[in-house]
Amino acid sequence: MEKVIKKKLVMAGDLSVGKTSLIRRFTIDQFDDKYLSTLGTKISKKTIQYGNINLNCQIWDISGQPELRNIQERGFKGGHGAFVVCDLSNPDSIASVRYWVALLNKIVPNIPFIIAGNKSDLVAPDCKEIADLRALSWLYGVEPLITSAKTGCGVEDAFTQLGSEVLSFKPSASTREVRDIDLNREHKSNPYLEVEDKIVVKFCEAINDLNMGMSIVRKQFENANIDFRHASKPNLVQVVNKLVQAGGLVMDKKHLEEFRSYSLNLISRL
Ligand code: G3D
Ligand code: MG
Repeated sequence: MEKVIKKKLVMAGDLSVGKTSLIRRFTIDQFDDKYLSTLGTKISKKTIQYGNINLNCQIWDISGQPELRNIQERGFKGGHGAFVVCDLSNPDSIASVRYWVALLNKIVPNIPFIIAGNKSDLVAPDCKEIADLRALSWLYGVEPLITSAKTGCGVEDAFTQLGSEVLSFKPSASTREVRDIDLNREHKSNPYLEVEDKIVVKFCEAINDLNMGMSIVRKQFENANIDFRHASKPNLVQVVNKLVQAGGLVMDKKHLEEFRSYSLNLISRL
């Protein structure tokens, strides 16, 4: 008899390493050179079959900007397995793998994860970057998987392997050496993104539904034609007003007013 199991898989990794592209390649077998940066969290679904088990994967795409830490922490919560993705043509993103593993470990300790070295089409198979990633991955007792969302190489295998690890996972058997110190990474901060991070999370909490909140937020940024990576003060006020309008349908006046004054106060201090 067929058995259906649902699991949440989360994508971690720096901005632009190819998280969204990997999901698109796996779920709809497409690659798009002009894909927009992801705001917040976004869910895609795909079923993987293992014998008589149908694994319903809910794959959470999560923004990689360092300023969006609150969004990332909310997104990782409840994850059963994770992809830690880096870009093989970008050594900084390989170094960041330590950060992402540490953050996952803080929010969802001990879940199985895969380290994916993406954009393999841009590097040689014997390049230094792959050797470096391999050495780093061994610290966690895992072998990195090499993928290209562009050519599709290794993508299906990577998701299938993570799904299989999630299915066979026994919490007590896990031994992972993770250093909290890896959570401290230096970055030049963009205060606008930091404010957006807080506003988005506050809105989702006020609605009490992360997923619905995120899709409303994304829609309002789209409706206002605002790129969240380059927002201005008036842009943000406009988005907050739109969110208050949209939120009126799903949350009570008190929460709505609280959200509005909290957000406008943050924006005024920018
Ligand atoms: P993110 O979701 O991690 O932020 P995206 O990353 O999936 O948005 O990808 C960022 C950029 O890298 C996109 O290009 C995308 O087309 C490109 N990309 C993703 N995966 C691969 C890959 O495997 N090989 C190559 N060559 N490029 C890839 P743009 O131009 O839109 O920034
Ligand atoms: Mg993305």
